[in-house]
Amino acid sequence: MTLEDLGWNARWAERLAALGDANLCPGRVVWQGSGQYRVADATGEHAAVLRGRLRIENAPVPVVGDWVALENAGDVWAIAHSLERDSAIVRAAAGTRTEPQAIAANIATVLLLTDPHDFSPRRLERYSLAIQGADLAVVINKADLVEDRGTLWREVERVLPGVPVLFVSALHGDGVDELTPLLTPGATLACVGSSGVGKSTLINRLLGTQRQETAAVRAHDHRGQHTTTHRELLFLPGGAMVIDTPGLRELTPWFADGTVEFADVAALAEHCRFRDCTHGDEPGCAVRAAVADGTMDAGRVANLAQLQREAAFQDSRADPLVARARRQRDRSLGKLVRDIEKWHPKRR
Ligand SMILES: Nc1nc2c(ncn2[C@@H]2O[C@H](COP(=O)(O)OP(=O)(O)O)[C@@H](O)[C@H]2O)c(=O)[nH]1
Ligand SMILES: [Mg+2]
Ligand SMILES: [Zn+2]
Repeated sequence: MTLEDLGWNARWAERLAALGDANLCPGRVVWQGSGQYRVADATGEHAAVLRGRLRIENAPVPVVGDWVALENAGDVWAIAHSLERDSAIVRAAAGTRTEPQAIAANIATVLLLTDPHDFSPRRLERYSLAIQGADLAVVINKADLVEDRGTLWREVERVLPGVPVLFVSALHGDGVDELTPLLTPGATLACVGSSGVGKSTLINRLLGTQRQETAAVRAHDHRGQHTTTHRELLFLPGGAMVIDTPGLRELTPWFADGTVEFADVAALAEHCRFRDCTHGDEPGCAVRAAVADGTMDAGRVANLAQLQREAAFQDSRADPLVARARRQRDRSLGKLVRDIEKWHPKRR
């Protein structure tokens, strides 16, 4: 395997060269689990550890798919730097402070999987926000169980206009060929979506082997789900790579700029009488009017409001300046404070 087979190109070479250390060599994280890594390069795969300084510098922790700069001393491979990412799936991780936590990096196309049981425009809205810099395709799996494709297709089109929608049956193979154009040599895909929608089944289908453990999910107790403690980049026969993301429960996206907007709602809001309309009970609200006449989905507006509260909350927990202003009850942040308290009444 060459570095190019792993997706290496001139951009990565530039980012590595910019570090200005000729002793560093490139590798790609292909396995990551509880502080341990496996990194691939032209000579094979190596177990690697994070160099102490990377940990102390508070640099983004490398995740599967990341390109890293390695130091090699005898048998020991240490990750000295993580190269700036092209794309990533990023969620908010709650600790003492809310921080971005990448799940996988440097993905050309994220396959957002769902099935007829799991299908929810609200979930699609939420998951899509966690995808930064990658193309997106919605894969409706278990198409063997879908009665009305048109309705599902239109619902996706309403919330993610222009995003390709593929109907596949991973278990039986129907429709899986439609993924072929995405599976170019050196390209990396990732599967995200609720547990039980068939991510592992699809990956096994693409691999042509039963490599990933699959599980039937019982509707109520969710038993039968296995917890996976590592993430891995897998090599497909045609030269593409794919990352499974098991064990992702409710996903809180990381709002990179602290806000979230849906273009269609924002366009309507231009016509609200008040500039700072919250689409609550203000008179002359164009968004509520559109909901009333059926041209805008009430669920979408409510989900946006919820996501905006999460974004504001995240922002307040992420940035010490915002947090301090909040304590001082800065008037300009009055609405934010109220939102935060509504969202999390116990935290004052
Ligand atoms: N009917 C049907 N079942 C499927 C299909 N794909 C996967 N499944 C089933 O859905 C269950 C969950 O699949 P799995 O791949 O483990 O889901 P994951 O949690 O997203 O990785 C398993 O019992 C699969 O056999 C499909 O295309 N049709
Ligand atoms: Mg799975
Ligand atoms: Zn309004």
